[in-house]
Parts: sequence; structure tokens; C-alpha cells
Amino acid sequence: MVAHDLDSGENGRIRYSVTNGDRQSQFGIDPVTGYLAVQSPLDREMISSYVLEIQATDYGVPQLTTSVNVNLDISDENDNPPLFSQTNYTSFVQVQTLSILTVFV
Ligand SMILES: [Ca+2]
Ligand SMILES: [Ca+2]
Repeated sequence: MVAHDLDSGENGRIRYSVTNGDRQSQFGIDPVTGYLAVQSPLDREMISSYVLEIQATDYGVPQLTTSVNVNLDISDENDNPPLFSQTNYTSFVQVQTLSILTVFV
């Protein structure tokens, strides 16, 4: 994130912060550079998208602030194996012919 402030000195110095949308504190922003980074693993199956509100504040008196929203869509990672609904299945099969046998469980 980069914000520009036309003022000089402290009136133009900017501090960045995430002010909304990071409910589980998974993101961090460098207050000086505005570099936004992930601090803890993201799981698309838990939260698939974020709207982060980033605020830029100057050091003037009074301080002036501007906010911007950052929309993040989390892409899927193949981190879940296929699961059966039961760990064991029991079925009785009566074999009458040698034809192809299909078992429905
Ligand atoms: Ca300013
Ligand atoms: Ca996944």
C-alpha cells in the first residue's frame, strides 16, 4: 500500500494500519512502508475472502486520515483428502451368477 501526502515534514509523514476486516489478526502491515503481509496461515475452507480496511494517517496536528478497502479472494489449495462418511461399511452380498458384481453401500 502506498499513500502520498503533499505536505512536508511531519504533516506529510504517513503511518499505515489495518483498521477493519482482520478479525483473526492474520495480517500485518508495516506502519512505515505500508507493506501488507500474511502473519498466520489462511484457510479458504474457513474464510474464503477478506475486505481489509487500510488507513493512512499523517503526523500533523490535527492528524488527517484516509482509508482504502483491499479485497482479497483466497484461492483453493488441495489440503483435504477425500473422506468417506463412515470408517467401516458392512454389506451382505448373495452371489448367484458370475456376472459383474456391484456392491452398493
Ligand atoms: Ca498531511
Ligand atoms: Ca482446500
